[in-house]
Amino acid sequence: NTFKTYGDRAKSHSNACARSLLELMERKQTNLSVAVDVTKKAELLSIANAVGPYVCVLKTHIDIVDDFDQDLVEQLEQLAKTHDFMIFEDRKFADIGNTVKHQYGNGIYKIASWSHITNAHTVPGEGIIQGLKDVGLPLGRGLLLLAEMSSKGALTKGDYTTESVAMARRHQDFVFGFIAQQQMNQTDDEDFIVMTPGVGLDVKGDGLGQQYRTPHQVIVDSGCDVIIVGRGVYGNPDQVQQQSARYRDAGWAAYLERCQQHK
Ligand code: UP6
Repeated sequence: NTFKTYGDRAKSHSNACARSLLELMERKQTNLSVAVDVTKKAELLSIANAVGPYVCVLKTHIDIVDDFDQDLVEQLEQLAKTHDFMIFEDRKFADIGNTVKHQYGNGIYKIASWSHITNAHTVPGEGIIQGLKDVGLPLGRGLLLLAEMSSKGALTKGDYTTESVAMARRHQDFVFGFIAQQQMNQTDDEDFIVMTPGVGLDVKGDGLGQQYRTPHQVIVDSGCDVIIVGRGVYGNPDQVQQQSARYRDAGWAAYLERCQQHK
């Protein structure tokens, strides 16, 4: 594969959501996404504000917040504007097309109305993409497919992964990449964005099946594009800003090393 910088890719990408993300990464010089998996609104907002300057994407699990309300969403959207990041609700949709349409657009969370990016498992088949696309595409949203998971014993491998990539290829107006552990492009003109969870510098796992690799392993060795870091950043409440700067620096240094290798 010929190598292109985030900025080069932004210029030629056919998917609008991917273009926005790649432009943002280049402009802000960060390939870090922080996963803010906390259960209180105030804590979520405070972490989002602290990591804001360092991230390209803020990843949420909105359904774990005890005191969710519409104001939380409004404040998150405001922080996204202030700090220049995109919001990714990690909903991992997994039902038939008709059901996910409602789960995406309706209910308490109305995810499609505020989340720039969301994701889906491919286990139900292609109808899940079409259902989400009906709701998200008119709003300019983008979808990632879960092609590979980071956890031990995950069934997302072999033909499952291959078929997931094939599904993405047929929906490139809406699907712009994957949650995966390695680069997924097969030809030079293919340009899927790979966002990779299971990233940590200090520990190898969490005792519940999570497996961590370093930013270097993920970006340089595996050719992924965005590192997703959760507990490594917010785990120690006194070090959130410090750790987000550390992971931003590690992710960007790894990217520059990859650029250098391809010169
Ligand atoms: N996540 C994974 N692995 C996957 C897909 N998603 O860990 O294959 C998500 C988790 C969590 C974050 O739901 O929000 O990425 C990882 O958090 P951590 O860094 O604290 O382990």
